[in-house]
This record gives sequence, C-alpha cells and structure tokens, in this order.
Amino acid sequence: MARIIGEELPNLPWQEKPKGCIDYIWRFSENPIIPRNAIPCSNSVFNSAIVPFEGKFAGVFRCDDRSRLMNIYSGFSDDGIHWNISHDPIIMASGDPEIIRLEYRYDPRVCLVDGKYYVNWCNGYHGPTIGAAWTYDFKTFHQLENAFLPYNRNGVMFPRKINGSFAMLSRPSDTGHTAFGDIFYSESPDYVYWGKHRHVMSRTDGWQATKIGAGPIPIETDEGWILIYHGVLTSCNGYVYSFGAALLDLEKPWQVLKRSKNYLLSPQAIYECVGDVPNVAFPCAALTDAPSGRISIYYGCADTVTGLCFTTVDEIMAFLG
Ligand code: BMA
Repeated sequence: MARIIGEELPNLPWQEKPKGCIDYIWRFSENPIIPRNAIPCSNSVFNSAIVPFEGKFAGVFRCDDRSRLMNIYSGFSDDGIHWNISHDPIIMASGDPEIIRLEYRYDPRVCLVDGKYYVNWCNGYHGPTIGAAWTYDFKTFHQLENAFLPYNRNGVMFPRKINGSFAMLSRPSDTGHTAFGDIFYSESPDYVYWGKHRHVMSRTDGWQATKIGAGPIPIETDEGWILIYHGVLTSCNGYVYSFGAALLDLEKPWQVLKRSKNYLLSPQAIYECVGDVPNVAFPCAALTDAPSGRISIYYGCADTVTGLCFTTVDEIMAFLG
C-alpha cells in the first residue's frame, strides 16, 4: 500500500465515500463551497489555492471582478470550507515597479517549501506567463521576476527541493489560447532563474486530447509523486475540462510511472456544467492527511464557483492500476 509522505492534518475537511459510490473520487455534499458573489466585487470565485496555515487554513483565490478583471485575493478559514476572502486584491511588494505592473492574474497555486509559502499564478506580461511571489503570513506578498517567458500557464511547484533545487511544472504554449499544450519540468537554485527544462507528458486522447496542465501541488508518496492534472477535450460545443492523475518518479519527476486513461472527475454536477464557462472542473489545490491517506481537492467549477471533492491515496493508486 502506498503511503503519503507529509504532515498529519486532523482538521482536513472531509466526508466519507457515499454508500454505493463506484467512483474513485466523490464530491462534497454541500458543493459549491464558495459562491460566485462571495465578496462584494466578485463576478466569480473559482480556480483557487488553499493550504494549511497556523492550525487553520489560508488561500489565494481567483476572483474575476464585475469589470471581469481576472485577479487574485487572499483569504482565511477556520475549517477549510467557510472562507473570509479579502474584499481587495493582493497588492504585491517589490522594489521594482516593472515586476508588479498588473495586467491580469489568474489560477494561483500555493506551495510550502522549507517554511515559506510560494505563490505562482498565470500573470499577464505581454501574454500570460508564470508569476512568482512568496509570503509568510498571506498579508504581505513579495513578488519576484516571472519564472518564464510568455506564453506559459499552470506553474505548479513541488513541495520540497528536488536534488537540491526548487522544482516546478508548467505548460508552455504559443502566442494564442492554442489547442495544444504539454507539461514540462524545470529546476531553479533560487526560485528566480529556471532551467533544466524536461518534458513530462503530452496530451493524448479522449478527455485529455486537446491540452493538459498540472493542477494541485504534487502529493509525495513512497511510490512517487501523485500529480492531479486537468485535461481538455474539444467537443462540438466547446472545451470540456476534466481531471485525472499520474504518478511521477520521486527524484526524476519528468519520468512518468503511471498515468490515467480515464478521467477521475468530469463536469457532471450542475454547478460544473452551468456557469460563465460551462463544463469545467479545474483543480488547483489538494490538502492531505498523511496518516489516514485522505486527500481533499479544491477545484473551480464552470469558471464560476469553487467546489471540494475527496479521495484517498489508496483510491488514486487503485485508479492508476
Ligand atoms: C483555461 C484557464 C482557466 C479556465 C479554463 C476554462 O485556459 O483560463 O482559468 O478555468 O481555461 O475556461
């Protein structure tokens, strides 16, 4: 049996698998947990990142405001389900105005490495690329240079250094919102300069035929990194965003050990199928409780609201076969 390598999280938001459920993952019965109008200015609150923080929870939230500017906001929660989200977007600290010049910011991820919370998001800078910042308290955020050149999306850090370097997955693409995209791996000695770019995996077929992108921070197990990732199918009615899982080698994470043929979760609940962008399930964060093997995944639903779903390390390993 695979074991999660990580902390215990006794207050992990959790619901048992419903009786009769034949899936490897199940939705929270109270979904969506964050409504589109969670704060006065929000049009929608969806692809968002959540981490354990000081015995409770903190997060960086994607809120599109009512001018439809895509932006990121911080928030806190006692239970990981009910959230107090700041009414104003995150203001970044930086010595250099060029770095913090704001076009748009979306799809944040938060990753704790060696006591510091690293924040990455899709940052508008002459096209989308990977914005980079860090915080200790989710109040003051220090922005650094973008990790990569545009065009790039879905920058997802690993929660520990790999072979002595920071490590990140990302999804480079061309100058448009193109119908392709593969996941790559990069390393950095300092979280500023990134290199050693390795290909991890490409789109394939079915639910992941059009493009793929890393989702939550990878989950370390004694058998490899569990990567939850989204995949896109182009239907005659537009894109459909589902998510699946892969297992990456622990010390060479660009090597894929296992990968799902089927999706883990596809948009089927009404709040995943109906919203500003129909048929989107887009995971950006996962919480784990190492002793029990429980995994709680936060995901954006129809680019409108935020949902929560549950699985375990045993379920994911059974799913991967
Ligand atoms: C992707 C990103 C996501 C969004 C998805 C579906 O390219 O923009 O933020 O959830 O499209 O619209």
